[in-house]
Amino acid sequence: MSSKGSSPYPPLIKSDGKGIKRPYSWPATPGSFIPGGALPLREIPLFKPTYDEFKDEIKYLTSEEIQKAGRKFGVIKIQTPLEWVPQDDESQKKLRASLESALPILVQHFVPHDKTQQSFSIERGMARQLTLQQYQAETLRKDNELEATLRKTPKFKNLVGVLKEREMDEKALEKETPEQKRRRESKVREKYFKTRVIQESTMYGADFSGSAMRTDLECWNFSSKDFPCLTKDLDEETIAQECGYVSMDGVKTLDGVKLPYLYIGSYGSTFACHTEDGDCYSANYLHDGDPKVWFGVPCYASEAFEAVARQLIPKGDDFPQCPAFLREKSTLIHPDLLLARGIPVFTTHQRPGDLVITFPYAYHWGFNSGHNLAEARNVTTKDWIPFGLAAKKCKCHPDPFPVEYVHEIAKKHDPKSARVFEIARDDNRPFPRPKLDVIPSEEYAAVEESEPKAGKLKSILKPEKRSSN
Ligand SMILES: O=C(O)CCC(=O)C(=O)O
Ligand SMILES: [Fe+2]
Ligand SMILES: [Zn+2]
Repeated sequence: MSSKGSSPYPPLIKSDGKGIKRPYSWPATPGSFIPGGALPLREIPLFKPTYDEFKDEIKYLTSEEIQKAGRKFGVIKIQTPLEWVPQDDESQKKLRASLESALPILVQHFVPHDKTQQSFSIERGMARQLTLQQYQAETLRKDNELEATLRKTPKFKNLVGVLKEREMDEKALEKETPEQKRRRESKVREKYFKTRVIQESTMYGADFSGSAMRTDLECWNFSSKDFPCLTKDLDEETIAQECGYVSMDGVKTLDGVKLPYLYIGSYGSTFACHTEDGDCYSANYLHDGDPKVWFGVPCYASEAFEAVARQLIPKGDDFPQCPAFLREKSTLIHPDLLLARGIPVFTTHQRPGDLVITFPYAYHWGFNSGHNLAEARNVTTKDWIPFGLAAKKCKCHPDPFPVEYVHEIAKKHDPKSARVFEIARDDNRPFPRPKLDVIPSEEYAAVEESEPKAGKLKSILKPEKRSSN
């Protein structure tokens, strides 16, 4: 979004034409934008660990290098080492079998908040029961219709034929210079946001319990009971009973944060702005298909992000009362709106073979640039505990990660935080979230671009090609 025109915000450029120097700390009042603030959209960093560095999940995740990057960027990308092969013929066969019957496909409607069409509410329609083939055929047809509309509309002419990577010549992709890559990816993002009002509904095969990974995969095995997380040995039943979490369908468990989910994307299918349940880490692996495009905000700017998100929502009857309304996963924001208010936003195009990690209390959102298959799970480590204890709760839905569970984990792995939590709780105060370092804007602006990486996995989902005329 341009900073010119009838913006309700103060000018970002001083009258002498020079930018205003930004302060070194983020707004003391959450959501107050920073005078002089327009920031550029930057790439998140890409890590290329050796198999040896990668194989111990927690050691790698908690290494100084990764932690530093996580606090700074909120989201990071890892090019998984070639020795790590998450699939084989058998896992593919199992996956195909599990996707054979009709699947509940999510329907997403995009409702712009105002005429600038830079932020949206995503409303959920009734889920549709479709087989994978029906879902892919229908989304492909819609995609072709969208292209036809773009061709007919003069102001959208420049968005026609923004190629999906899979349709590009592999060689051309490899030969791209960083500048060409940047321009192409920026077009992909532009097309997505500009077409939200034309393609005002999308379908997404999201949140299917399941895994596409080999059962004998030795590390980063998302569905393994031994995935090294602090939630692993919780005596859930006892805690649930002690805290009265017994629902109609039995004892409440933390399945949602302990088991992986599959995501079968189509063009424009979207994940709204959110942090994880209990503000955990998440790990997301793209098995196959077109890139998943991400936006992420480092957690030091999360409160400012929340305040801006609240400002963007129309002040009607539906204005959210809930202090944690973003947990409802129904808000989509153009990164420029945030950047113009001085909130740092990073992006990446995740390709097959890439693992994206989101950090505790780091907002993230994005879309699929075509048909693809991703798998994600939550991760809990010792350094996450204070974030888990501080996580804001949504009052309108059952809590997927009650704080009593986090407290139980803290008693075992971080007694000091557990004690602070108890004192705060007895005093009716929230647990104080850890203080986080802020990156100075100069350093932000100097963040380097990362290199693209070619996908290396065999195709599982093979949608037909989009028509080219
Ligand atoms: O792929 C998706 O739709 C969800 C991505 C996400 O939010 C995550 O992996 O944490
Ligand atoms: Fe997420
Ligand atoms: Zn809520």
